[in-house]
Amino acid sequence: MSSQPDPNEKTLIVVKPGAVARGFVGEILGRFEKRGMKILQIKSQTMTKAKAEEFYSVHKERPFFGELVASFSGGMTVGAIVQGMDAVATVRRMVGATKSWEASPGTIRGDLAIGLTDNAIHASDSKESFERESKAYFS
Ligand code: 3AN
Repeated sequence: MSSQPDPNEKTLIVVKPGAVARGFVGEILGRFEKRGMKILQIKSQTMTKAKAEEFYSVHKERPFFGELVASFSGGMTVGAIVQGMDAVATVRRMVGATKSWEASPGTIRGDLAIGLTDNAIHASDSKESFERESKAYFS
């Protein structure tokens, strides 16, 4: 990679309903703060099914879409815009593998989750996803 990392890059994280219900909001947000990242905006909401469908629209053709939307709209979520060095990639490394049981210890999913659909946290996978998802979440 030739480009310099952006110290002020932003990304979106959403603590999923299962992790909110288990009381992990402070633990998860604290990990980003301890890493020197800033929480710029925060919102909690229980999403409607329609809003969850819009948020996860890139997955609408996938066989697990219905299950994903039902899970994401099934309880309170907490979303935050996190800013810091190379935030999209840094946060994805901190989140860990999609299949929580494969996520390395020390990652959020590796320490706090065991599932696949309800795998504790969502994090944007690119700057473009951040733009689209943060508009959808904070609208
Ligand atoms: P990630 O959240 O790690 O970026 P994606 O973008 O591939 O993973 O998938 C989005 C979400 O869809 C995942 N967080 C997970 O909740 C769910 N998901 C992904 N793959 C599956 C699957 N095979 N079966 C059920 N749910 C899945």
